[in-house]
Amino acid sequence: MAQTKPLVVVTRKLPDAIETRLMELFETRLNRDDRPMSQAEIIEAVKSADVLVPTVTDTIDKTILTSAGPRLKLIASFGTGVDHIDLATSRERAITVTNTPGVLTEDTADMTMALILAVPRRLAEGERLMRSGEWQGWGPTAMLGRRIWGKRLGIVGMGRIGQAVAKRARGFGLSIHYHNRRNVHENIENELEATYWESLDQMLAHMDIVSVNCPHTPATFHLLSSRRLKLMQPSSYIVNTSRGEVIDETALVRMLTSSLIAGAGLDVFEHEPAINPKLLELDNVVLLPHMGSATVEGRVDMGEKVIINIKTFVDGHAPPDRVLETMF
Ligand code: 8YV
Repeated sequence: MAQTKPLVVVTRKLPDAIETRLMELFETRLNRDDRPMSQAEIIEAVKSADVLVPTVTDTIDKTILTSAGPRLKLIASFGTGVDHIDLATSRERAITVTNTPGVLTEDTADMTMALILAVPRRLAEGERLMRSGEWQGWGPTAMLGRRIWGKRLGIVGMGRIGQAVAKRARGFGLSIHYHNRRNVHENIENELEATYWESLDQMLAHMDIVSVNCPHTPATFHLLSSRRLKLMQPSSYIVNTSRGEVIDETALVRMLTSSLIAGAGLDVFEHEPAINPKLLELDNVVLLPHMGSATVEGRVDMGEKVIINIKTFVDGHAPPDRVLETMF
């Protein structure tokens, strides 16, 4: 008797090649028009699904997990961050969770570097000026930004992406400083000529540019709190390509508005897709729509990881990218 294929529910539109392969391998329910599913729709879907493939835009909370039918055994998330999934309840319900680490490291590091350059050099402001039709031509004191070369970069979270940012930053003459739960292997420290700061407070007070590259977990929520942001120098910049929740966004806006921080480059926001309207009024910020890993290649690689995780799991093996609560 032919075995029935597992039912895989995908919450958002994925690259065509990935959707085609998913359909070949599994009984797959796609979201062709890419309208984010409501909580009620996800609850309905997990009643019969074997596998759920959510993204960062789906909050897979206790309500959803406790409504799941007995067949739901795997959440194969499309993305690296897992802060949208209630890992404790998943564990209690014996639902395995996987993610897609590694394949978006270089793209996210590129975008981080782009922001590190864009904010002090006023890239977006310059672009806006050109489009406004008001450019009067070159001037010796026009559009002056701040030099990158020779400055100190403080990386908060020295995992894969943090290290990839550090490698790029060295090419731009930045000295590398970092704060992490523990220091990275000394070979990596030596290669990057990186200085470890056990005290985040101390590091923030001494940096010219701060880059947030740690995951959002209960321990890193508002890690850059109002108190800590106040430790930064008024001439310093901050960029975030990780998760908005790591920075107290209201406090950041206050600091930017009062010129207590020189500028910010933000690809992520605390209440996505909502944006604090005050951010939109500030010239010293560069705002991007959570596009750090948004490359064609990256999205296909992420999809392939999702497929490998599902396939190995349904074949009875441990999936390669299993997420454990203890990792965070
Ligand atoms: C992804 C991300 O695009 O993978 C992550 O954690 O933040 C993004 O770059 C998104 O999460 C896809 O679900």
